[in-house]
Amino acid sequence: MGIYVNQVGYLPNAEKVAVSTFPCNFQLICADTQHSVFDGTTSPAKEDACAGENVYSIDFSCIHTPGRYYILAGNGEKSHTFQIDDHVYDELKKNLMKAFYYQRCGCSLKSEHAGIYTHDACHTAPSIFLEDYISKAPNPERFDMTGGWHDAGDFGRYTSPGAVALGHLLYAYELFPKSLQMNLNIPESGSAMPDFLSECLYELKWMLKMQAPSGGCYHKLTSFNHIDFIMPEEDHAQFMIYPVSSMATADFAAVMALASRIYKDWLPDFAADALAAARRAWNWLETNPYVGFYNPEGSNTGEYDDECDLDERLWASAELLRTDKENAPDYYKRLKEYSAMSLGKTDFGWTDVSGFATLTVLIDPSHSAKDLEEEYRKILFQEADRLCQLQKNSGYHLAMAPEDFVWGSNMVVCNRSMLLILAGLLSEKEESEKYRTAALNQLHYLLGCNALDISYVTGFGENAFKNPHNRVTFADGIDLPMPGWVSGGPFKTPCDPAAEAAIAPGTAPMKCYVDDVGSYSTNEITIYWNSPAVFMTAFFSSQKETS
Ligand code: G3I
Ligand code: 9MR
Ligand code: ZN
Repeated sequence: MGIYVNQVGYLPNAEKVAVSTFPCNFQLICADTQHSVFDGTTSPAKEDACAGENVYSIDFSCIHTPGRYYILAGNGEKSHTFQIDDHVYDELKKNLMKAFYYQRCGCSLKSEHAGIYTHDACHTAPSIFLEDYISKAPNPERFDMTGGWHDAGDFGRYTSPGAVALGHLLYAYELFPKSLQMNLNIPESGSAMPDFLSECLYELKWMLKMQAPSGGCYHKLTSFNHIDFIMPEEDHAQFMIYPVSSMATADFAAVMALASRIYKDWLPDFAADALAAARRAWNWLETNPYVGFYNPEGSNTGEYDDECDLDERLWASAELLRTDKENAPDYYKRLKEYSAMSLGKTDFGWTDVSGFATLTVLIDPSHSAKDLEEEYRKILFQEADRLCQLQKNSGYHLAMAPEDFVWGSNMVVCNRSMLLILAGLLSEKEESEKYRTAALNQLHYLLGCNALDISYVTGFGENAFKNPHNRVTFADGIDLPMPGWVSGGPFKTPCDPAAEAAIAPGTAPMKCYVDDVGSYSTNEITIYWNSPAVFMTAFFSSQKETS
């Protein structure tokens, strides 16, 4: 039995809804004065298919006064305390972004930037090709592949997931630059360029190393197997450059084109290099068919296998069309071809990046793909309306169906919020408000308005999760994890020993989660689960600059 709220809080002028598992009369209590400022009654029961239970809505949208509050039911049951404030997501946004700094590989994290979460430089040894490792070549060629962000709770660095994270982040910057002028307290702080862009540059510079002389891009840089739970600087396993894949190459082309546009005024030389790299990747794509990737026998680091590279090629063509005016007709031809294929065009995840094509076509101020815009708009709004309908059917006001609780379901939650934000930006008045409200409901779920009463961001909310599947968190000897990490979240068919031991078969999808460091299938962290949350919070605080 409980009353579940967004534990961080609500914007004064937005809709404010909490959920309880029982019908009641309730009061909204100001936590500082202990006075009731509003009382009401829950809405009629609604069955929630994802949570497998009946729930009741608590609406206190009429309260706009900033402050700290909690909800008190007639039977004495209380919610967590939360804030109502215009700046309620500012610290969250900053910490979600600072999390990327903590993933930096190849440099030491010093106390002046990392606080108590320091560690020495990691993974600085040269890498070799996988073939040489497998054949035990006596004198393998060695390469400096240092840099980039650790992907997740493991120390691997993978091209496509990195590109997807940068996609979320750089589009957020393109759309909400004011909101992302933050002091992140990173080594580059104080330079002319915004810290946000400096942090992204750390990954981009590494990613440039992932391009082969052919123009194709290596799928990943990892050890042969996942290592034990040790600090990154203690990991001396050989890192290997795995073969080129067409998926990695197309994601790389897209994100380098995007980066060359974003950094043009700040770092013209880097922007030129990024564009040249994107063109080389594009030329490789034009002369090579699908090249997949599977782990070699015995290797278990992240596979990120993808049977279809057309959505990645679609994104690359849409991005290059916007950025590289010189070769526009070539990109346009391909964009039209890929657009005519039955690709989803609404997803922003590593298996399906086609939503990024929709996003970039529709936000392009120069309308480079004008005659495709109508079709893309139609697809976008169809999906946005489907998501709104899902929320209407959901007791938790969440645009998720039971089958959507995949590994990393919180990314699905956040990506759907991104799509709704985009729909809101591209529509007017009441329509825009409707999509914005729906987008915000996704954030409320992430921050505690869910069947487990848990905030899926470390350090944010009275009941924030604390035990991410993250080697650093486990090995650093510090009790609490760094703040600002998004958990993968509930997975309807959890597949790790910790989750299997804790979650009974038949548990409702929204409850298939365990806050256990061992649970990689429900409680890991990754760069591309944080990045869409940065996008969301950048939007919901986009009118203000923060320091
Ligand atoms: O492709 C099928 C699809 O056809 C089907 O409809 C769907 C239904 O569940 O499943 C799809 O495959 C899933 C795939 O992700 C794509 O979404 C798999 O079941 C699922 O197990 C797989 O999970 C991935 C997991 O690695 C295991 O491969 C996660 O998305 C991915 O985020 C995760 O990535 C790991 C890296 O390998 C290593 N680093 C950490 C990172 C996060 O846990
Ligand atoms: O820690 C690894 C995590 O990053 C991956 O997402 C996950 C799936 O690839 O694998 C984790 O590593 C486990 C390995 O697969 C099996 N042995 C135990 C490892 C740590 O729990
Ligand atoms: Zn490292």
